[in-house]
Amino acid sequence: MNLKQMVGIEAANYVTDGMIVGLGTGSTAFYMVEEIGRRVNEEKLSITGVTTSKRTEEHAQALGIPLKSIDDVTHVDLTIDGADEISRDFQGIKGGGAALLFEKVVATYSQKNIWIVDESKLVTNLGKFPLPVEVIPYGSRQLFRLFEEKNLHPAFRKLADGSLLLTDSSNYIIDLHLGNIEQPKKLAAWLDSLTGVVEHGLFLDIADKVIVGTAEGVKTMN
Ligand code: ABF
Repeated sequence: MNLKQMVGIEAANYVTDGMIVGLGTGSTAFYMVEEIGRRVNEEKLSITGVTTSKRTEEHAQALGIPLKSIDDVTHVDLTIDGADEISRDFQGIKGGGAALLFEKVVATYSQKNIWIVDESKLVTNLGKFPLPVEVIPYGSRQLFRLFEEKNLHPAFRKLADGSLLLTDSSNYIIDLHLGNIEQPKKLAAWLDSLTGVVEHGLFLDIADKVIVGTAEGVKTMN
């Protein structure tokens, strides 16, 4: 069993009957969804899933996990998701999988958020991982130029064929190669103020628990 599978299964243990569960996106969350699907089918676990991307929706549907839209539930009890970087005070960068918008919507309406990562994601300061910023296409090159002027080292997220990636909401992603983010909350507030920016990958004061896969086994940090 690999580290991602270990933490995915460990996180699924926090899911109990009757829960409305936010199902995250990414290669680690994949194993959490697999385990929940196994329990739904083998143990008759009775939950309602709320997904954070089209690909997680397809995966959960294929497993027979009952799903509802975030707009058809009153709340989410627990969301389990991956992350790209997590600092010591549980601030995170997400969006490497281009699902940050729906991930942040679901996380925002969740009473509890658990992140599942391998230990390579634990950092002292955020920023080595490029910060994803989701932008609407109209005006995106103006935003790109602004990021360049501010020396934020922007790059449009592209597919293998060189075309611009489109998110589930048909937006673009501009990744900011910052190296180190000294003041995440200040940067988040600035990004939130920009016209055309839909969302960014700074997930601040959201995670309640982090489950980490290490060579010595699974560690849970509260
Ligand atoms: C998702 O998990 C994304 O925000 C993030 O990019 C991704 C990282 O997942 P993994 O490394 O597990 O594929 O939530």
